[in-house]
Amino acid sequence: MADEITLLNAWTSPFGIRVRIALAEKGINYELKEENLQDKSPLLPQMNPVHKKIPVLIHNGKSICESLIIVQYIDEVWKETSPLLPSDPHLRAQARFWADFVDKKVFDCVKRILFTKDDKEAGKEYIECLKLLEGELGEKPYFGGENFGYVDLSFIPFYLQKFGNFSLEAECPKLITWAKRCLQKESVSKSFADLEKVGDFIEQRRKKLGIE
Ligand code: GS8
Repeated sequence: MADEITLLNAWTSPFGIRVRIALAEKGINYELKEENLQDKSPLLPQMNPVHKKIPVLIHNGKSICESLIIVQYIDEVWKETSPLLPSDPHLRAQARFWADFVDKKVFDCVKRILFTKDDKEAGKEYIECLKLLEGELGEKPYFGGENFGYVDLSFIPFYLQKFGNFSLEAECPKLITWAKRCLQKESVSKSFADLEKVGDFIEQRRKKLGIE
């Protein structure tokens, strides 16, 4: 019997993008169910009773929650095509470390840059995070080496091209090249929502919060 795969998602979510990229990299067909986060369907709390958040992957009726855990699951189940995590245990641990760094540090800065008045300080901290990531990238085309993988897809949805007065060109030139390389991949570009639409969504949310 063919696998039944559904992704509960919201088009504005960077976490959902990670899962969409992983599914695209593996060439997996799935049903995309868009959730309205202001008025969630009964399926969302049923499938993610603890956090009630998207993304949720439903594979043959069983749910998997939390974007990084979902991506690892996808990589384990569909291991034959486009491996996302390295096979060496130490390199795997390193990859998980950097994805966790994105969740703990980079995401916090992005939230503050976009949705608080503390954007200057957050911008400085964001650049510091990017510099650390650039150090990890080094001269490699992707974080894992020659091939696009787990750290790339975990980080690319949280890469801000432009914000405040910061010049990424001057601060992190290698990361700019890396981001362009990632965005040229179809699995990545087709997993992102229309950037203009996302920009409008961010603007509206900023207005609601009384920023600008
Ligand atoms: C974060 C998911 C999340 O914040 C992950 O999957 O990696 N750590 C989790 N999802 C948000 C939408 S993205 O901004 C969400 O579902 N929010 C709904 C809510 O909080 O009620």
